[in-house]
Amino acid sequence: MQKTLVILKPSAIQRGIAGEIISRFEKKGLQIVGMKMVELSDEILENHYAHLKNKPFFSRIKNSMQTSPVILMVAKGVGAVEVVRKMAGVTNGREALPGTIRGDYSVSVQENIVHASDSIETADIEIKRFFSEDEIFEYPQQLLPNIYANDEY
Ligand code: IDP
Ligand code: MG
Repeated sequence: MQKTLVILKPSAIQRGIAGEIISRFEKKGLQIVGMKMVELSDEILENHYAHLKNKPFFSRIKNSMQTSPVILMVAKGVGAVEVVRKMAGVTNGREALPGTIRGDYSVSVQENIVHASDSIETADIEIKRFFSEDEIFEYPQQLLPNIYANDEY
């Protein structure tokens, strides 16, 4: 099974919808195997958003991610990386389809509620960036036979 990183950004925390967003992942059938609230440092954001560091809006994104603590979450499931990315929707909340998290809760490119890892390789790097091994839990998902057919996992 895959694991992927979700960040509930300050736009989710400040608007008081973190619980609703977490609930969506739970209801989908993903297993939460890691979760914590942290304040993101300049250094960690410079690594996390390294692909944007030459953009004129980089410092604005960084500041925005530091306006409150964030909730970091690791979700596990079959094909979890793509499943979570699809649930997040495209980056711009105005273009994200209704039914997606960004499509339902955001009208902004920047203030778009969640981060979701964009590939299996990225997910692995991002989980290690934010979580130590003992913060990721292995425990039985009791309803697995009700969530997947037994040849799917
Ligand atoms: P993603 O979050 O959909 O993977 P990325 O291109 O990796 O999108 O950008 C990371 C984050 O940076 C976005 O979620 C958004 O918050 C912010 N961002 C990306 N492009 C812009 C922009 O053009 N203006 C303002 N913020 C942006
Ligand atoms: Mg990205």
